[in-house]
Amino acid sequence: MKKDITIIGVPMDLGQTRRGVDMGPSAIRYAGIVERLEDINYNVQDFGDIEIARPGTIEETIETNLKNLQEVSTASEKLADTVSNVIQENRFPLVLGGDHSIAIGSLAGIAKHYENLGVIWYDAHGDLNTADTSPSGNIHGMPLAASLGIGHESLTGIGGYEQKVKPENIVIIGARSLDEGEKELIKERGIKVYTMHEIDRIGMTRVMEETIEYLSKKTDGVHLSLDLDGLDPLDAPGVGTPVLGGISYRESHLAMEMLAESQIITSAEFVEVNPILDERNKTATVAVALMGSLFGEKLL
Ligand code: 4U7
Ligand code: MN
Ligand code: MN
Ligand code: MN
Repeated sequence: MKKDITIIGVPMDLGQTRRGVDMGPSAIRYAGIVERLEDINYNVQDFGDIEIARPGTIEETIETNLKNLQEVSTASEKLADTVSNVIQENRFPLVLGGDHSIAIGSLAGIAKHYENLGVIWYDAHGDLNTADTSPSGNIHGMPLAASLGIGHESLTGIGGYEQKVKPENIVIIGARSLDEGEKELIKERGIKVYTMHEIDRIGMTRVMEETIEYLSKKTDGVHLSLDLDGLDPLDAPGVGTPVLGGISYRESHLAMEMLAESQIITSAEFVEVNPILDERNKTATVAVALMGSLFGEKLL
């Protein structure tokens, strides 16, 4: 049951405008991810980092308001290939960001191995924008839309196919900052969302019970895409787009333990760790603790 793990670093910062998130993979390694997983008896291989172009080094030939579109697209293809090879080797891909635009590549590499991939999007945001709805032009606000096949073809076509995930196989957890276009898309496509309101109201235990029940019935694999800004900025201050009133560390810890118990997770990524904005590497440390729980670390 317990798969060997391959860690893939993606020092991507082109999907947004705050410098430092490219150092996320280093910060997470420094916080001891490899040792943490080895301590619970995993075979862990560190692939190292995917090469990311510096902004402006690829000549932009496409007219668009999306920032660094070609650089993000090129990196996404590389990441998709790498992740796909890891799955081919029957290993568990654990992707470390980097900004959330990397999910476009992760999902492109993962989804081709499943008939019906499920996705848990743990985030303050929906990441369901397109060039038309985005208030910022930042691609890290678009990866879930792109993975549904909605948006610019340079993002939706990664891996040579359009739809990586079906709307009914997605669960968003922790949402509290959704743009108008995102709200419309959620309603139109029937995407399941647990906003902070539902988490407050029914509690994380029930949110996760329902999520696991909902996804395990109809999917043959589930990708966890965890944006550290899903957590409250008090617990995870080192993120580029913090939003007040988030999921606590304790609730997140519980969520990861419940996912470990359910054994539904087949790939994962932890994104948006920015050590420059952090307090003594707290956010990377939280990320590593959550990964420990996700992979079955026990207190006793
Ligand atoms: B993240 C935003 F307008 N929605 O599109 C946008 F609020 O990956 C934020 O979840 C996106 O951190 C945040 O720029 C992207 C904004
Ligand atoms: Mn976010
Ligand atoms: Mn995000
Ligand atoms: Mn963010």
